[in-house]
Amino acid sequence: MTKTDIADPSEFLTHFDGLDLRVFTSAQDEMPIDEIGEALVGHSTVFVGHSGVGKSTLVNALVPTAGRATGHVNQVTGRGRHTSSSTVSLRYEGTHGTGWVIDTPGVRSFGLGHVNPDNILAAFTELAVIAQDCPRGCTHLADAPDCALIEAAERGELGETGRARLDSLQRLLQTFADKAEQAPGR
Ligand SMILES: Nc1nc2c(ncn2[C@@H]2O[C@H](COP(=O)(O)OP(=O)(O)OP(=O)(O)O)[C@@H](O)[C@H]2O)c(=O)[nH]1
Ligand SMILES: [Mg+2]
Ligand SMILES: [Zn+2]
Repeated sequence: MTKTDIADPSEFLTHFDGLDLRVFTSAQDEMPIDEIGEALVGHSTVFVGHSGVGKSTLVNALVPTAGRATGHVNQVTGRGRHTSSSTVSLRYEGTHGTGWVIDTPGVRSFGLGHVNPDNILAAFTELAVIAQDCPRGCTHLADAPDCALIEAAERGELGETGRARLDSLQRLLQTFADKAEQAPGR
């Protein structure tokens, strides 16, 4: 999480509560380079995010020879100008070891057009296990009869995080259902 000098990240970070994630916070004059560097060792790590969030700034700090151009952020919209237009993989060489860091152009939009809806459930690993007890062809949407996920939620077995994850899964699946309705047969 970059730019924590500009705003307190705690509220935003609640979106990730309950996930097994290690979060690094980084501010303009206080980038946790050693800490992040240690986590990069032995991995290929991709820096992804909207334009202007500070990906290249962080990459330059981690790989001093990177020389990635960094851009200005529009003061009104808070958006960047898509400064990075290419994806590059750079060798990270730190005191703890080596790895690769990959700087990417800012994400312009997020879409699921290329994603097979069957793979969405698979990404929610703990819910996918429960969904093995769903009837064949279960949509897992709010109105799905005998859906094992909904039943587990109703029995209180998912916990707060699990319920939030099920909501998230259902919202994603709903976008596919809506799309299928708009374009029947496709
Ligand atoms: N205040 C503050 N500004 C930052 C921080 N990190 C980066 N910036 C500034 O944010 C602006 C955009 O940074 P970039 O590193 O170019 O952002 P980017 O994510 O690579 O942007 P794209 O290449 O367009 O996708 C620059 O002016 C940076 O100096 C930070 O932690 N705090
Ligand atoms: Mg960049
Ligand atoms: Zn189901």
